[in-house]
Amino acid sequence: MTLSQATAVQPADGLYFRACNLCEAICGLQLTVKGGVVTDVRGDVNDPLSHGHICPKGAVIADIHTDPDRLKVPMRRDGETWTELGWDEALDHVVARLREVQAKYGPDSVAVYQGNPSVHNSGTLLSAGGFVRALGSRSRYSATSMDQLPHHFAAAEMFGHPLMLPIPDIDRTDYFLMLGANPLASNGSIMTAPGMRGRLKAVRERGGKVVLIDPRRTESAEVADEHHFIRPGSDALLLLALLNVIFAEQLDQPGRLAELTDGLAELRRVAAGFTPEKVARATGVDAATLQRLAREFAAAPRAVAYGRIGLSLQAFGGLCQWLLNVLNLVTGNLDREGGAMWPLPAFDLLGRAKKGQTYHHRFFSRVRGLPEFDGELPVAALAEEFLTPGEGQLRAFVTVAGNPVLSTPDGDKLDAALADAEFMVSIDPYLNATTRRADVILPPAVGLETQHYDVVFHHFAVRNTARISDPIFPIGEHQRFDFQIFEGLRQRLSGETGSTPDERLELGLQHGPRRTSLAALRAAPHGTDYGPMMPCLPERLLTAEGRINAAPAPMLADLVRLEAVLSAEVPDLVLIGRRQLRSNNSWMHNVPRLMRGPERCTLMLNAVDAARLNIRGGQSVEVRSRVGTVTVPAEITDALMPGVVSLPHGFGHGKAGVRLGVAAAHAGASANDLTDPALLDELTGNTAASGVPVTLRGLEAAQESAAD
Ligand SMILES: Nc1nc2c(c(=O)[nH]1)N[C@H]1C(S)=C(S)[C@@H](COP(=O)(O)OP(=O)(O)OC[C@H]3O[C@@H](n4cnc5c(=O)[nH]c(N)nc54)[C@H](O)[C@@H]3O)O[C@H]1N2
Ligand SMILES: Nc1nc2c(c(=O)[nH]1)N[C@H]1C(S)=C(S)[C@@H](COP(=O)(O)OP(=O)(O)OC[C@H]3O[C@@H](n4cnc5c(=O)[nH]c(N)nc54)[C@H](O)[C@@H]3O)O[C@H]1N2
Ligand code: SF4
Ligand SMILES: [Mo]
Repeated sequence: MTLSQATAVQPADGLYFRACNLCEAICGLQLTVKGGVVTDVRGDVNDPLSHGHICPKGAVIADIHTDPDRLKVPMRRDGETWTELGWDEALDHVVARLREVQAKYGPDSVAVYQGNPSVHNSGTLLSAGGFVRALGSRSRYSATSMDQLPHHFAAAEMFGHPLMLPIPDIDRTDYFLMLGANPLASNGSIMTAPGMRGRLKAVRERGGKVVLIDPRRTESAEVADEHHFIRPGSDALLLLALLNVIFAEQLDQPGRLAELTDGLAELRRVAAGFTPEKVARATGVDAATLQRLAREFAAAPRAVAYGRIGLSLQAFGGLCQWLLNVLNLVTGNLDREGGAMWPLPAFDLLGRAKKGQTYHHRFFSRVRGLPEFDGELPVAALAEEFLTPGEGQLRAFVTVAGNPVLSTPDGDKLDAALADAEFMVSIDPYLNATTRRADVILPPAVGLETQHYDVVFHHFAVRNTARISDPIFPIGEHQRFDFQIFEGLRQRLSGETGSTPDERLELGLQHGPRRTSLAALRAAPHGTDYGPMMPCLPERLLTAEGRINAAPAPMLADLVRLEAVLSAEVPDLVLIGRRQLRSNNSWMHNVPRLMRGPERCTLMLNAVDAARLNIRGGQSVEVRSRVGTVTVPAEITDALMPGVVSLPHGFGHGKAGVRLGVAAAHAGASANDLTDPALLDELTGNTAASGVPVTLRGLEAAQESAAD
């Protein structure tokens, strides 16, 4: 459909079906449209993956569509004022400025940052790459190094490709050991499994067990059989202790994978050094519990260990993700039903992947020498690369679907750096804490206006399904899709045109393992079911030798850093993060229906710490780290481990120039004004946003005690 035709039609009254693209659960939605507006949203009971599940965010997805703060036409900033531009004029100007900076300072002087929703919009995902290649800068950053980078690192080392991520077969397991994940709030991550409350309950109903390890007794603990507190950042020690017991008691039984795997003897040798007794103090989990968990896990008919952002956004993320894979492997639970398996999506990103590639440490950041992974540098290096003068200094910035001022470490410093950048352009529908710094903003059509297929999340899904979502609302003549913006930029940069997302999808689907097509997927509006995950090794391994590497050299070398934790002093108080069901990172605080109720940007702390520091519930507290200070209300709870405090990320909407009316009224403070770019998982370059040492000081104490 052409753009001008698109403006002519409003959606007819009736039911519309599409996948929710707000989080990784990719729930099927049923939307009712009446008189051109969405009057009802519910879960699509016929979706073969989500079976009618929906969360409060999906239910208000249309509020993003109607948000008066959402931008629809390009704008150019002159001081504090923004003026609208035509698309051609805007794209011409952006490309001229980017090339000007590159001509003056070199191709790498322009940095690109891609944020999380790039992966939730197939138009963006399939077209941003062409633009980045045409730009020709090596200064690429994304939310990955503030997120799942350790998963990719471990997968690349062990199985030969960053996307060879083993996914828990939650629907068929008998023992689910979950660390540092809270699917009841997050709806699951690197485990696309809508309706996790029901799926976890089902494990228990079939006689299985759910064990949760987390410094906070989270919402997910409610549906677990057991919850254990753990000292933030010590999970690698816990996992090694489990392996220690399994090897020492000869409970290891890798089964058919034994002859496909290298490094098992090495693993046994390494684990011998980490007895439960030795790690108990550093982890805060007693030796008897560790022993019991190891025995139970090994004895369960089908078991799977899974760890998400609590295990990757910490100082030993790479080791954690490796050890999780190893635990599944040595107990015979890798690539088998009820264990950790690989989905086979209709659009298979691994289908044409080359064997034996190297994905890391091929180049390093200029200032601190931080390692590249898969063509990207760690976001922890971003601000210093702008602020440190010299050859190779960053001068211009492109953001795509991101808000790094609120989502990356020491965001305030990045904010200051961006104020001095020579040029900045943001491809984003909102003026947020980051994009307010842009000189030009190019706002794409989003959500219900877009066509979408989950290119990435079917790779993470606990069941093989496929679903294409067509737009419900036509876009206006003055609007553009992400892929049109990227294509416009790319053509101007390189003179070349690329294939459209549709053409790429069609090709991938037709040549993919399901030999399907866009038309075939369209004919099944609730989605197509291809059944449960199936064993696929050794065929799908992408290592040079076609074997599993259970003891990769970079992991073994990193154990030295871990050993130091055993004798290190435990900081008085450390900061961890948390997610909330009605938030989505930094960008959905502008939906009024999601913001009702008490203030959510609170510092949770245990009553023991509160008493020691003389802090009362509701009192304003100043939280200080090496890099910054924020002030937030205290929330006292026994759900937090003593010595640990928790603050959600994604708040901090109070900066001048942010155009998010609702969010600004619930501004809160940014957790990433406390997180520290110096705290890293040095192996992978991921930020260690969890486990940041902080100190607290109660404010307003004088007035409050006077009122007693
Ligand atoms: N302290 C701490 N920090 C964290 C985390 C944490 O747990 N603790 N989590 C980290 C994680 S896991 C992530 S993924 C990051 C997220 O951090 P980012 O990816 O940097 O930011 P988001 O908050 O997801 O912002 C998304 C932006 O995309 C825009 N957007 C939405 N849809 C579209 C679209 O279709 N096209 C385009 N072009 N733009 C769109 C929104 O307007 C918004 O501005 O935060 C990380 N930061
Ligand atoms: N509602 C909602 N859903 C979301 C998002 C959102 O912002 N809101 N964001 C989406 C994104 S981008 C992502 S990446 C996923 C993340 O999905 P999850 O990983 O499930 O997200 P969290 O709820 O942050 O859970 C992380 C848990 O790790 C714990 N933790 C912190 N440090 C440690 C540690 O050192 N060890 C252990 N064992 N645990 C620790 C925290 O207490 C927390 O409970 O969620 C996605 N879904
Ligand atoms: S769980 Fe995620 S995908 Fe499902 S409705 Fe909520 S936001 Fe959308
Ligand atoms: Mo994420």
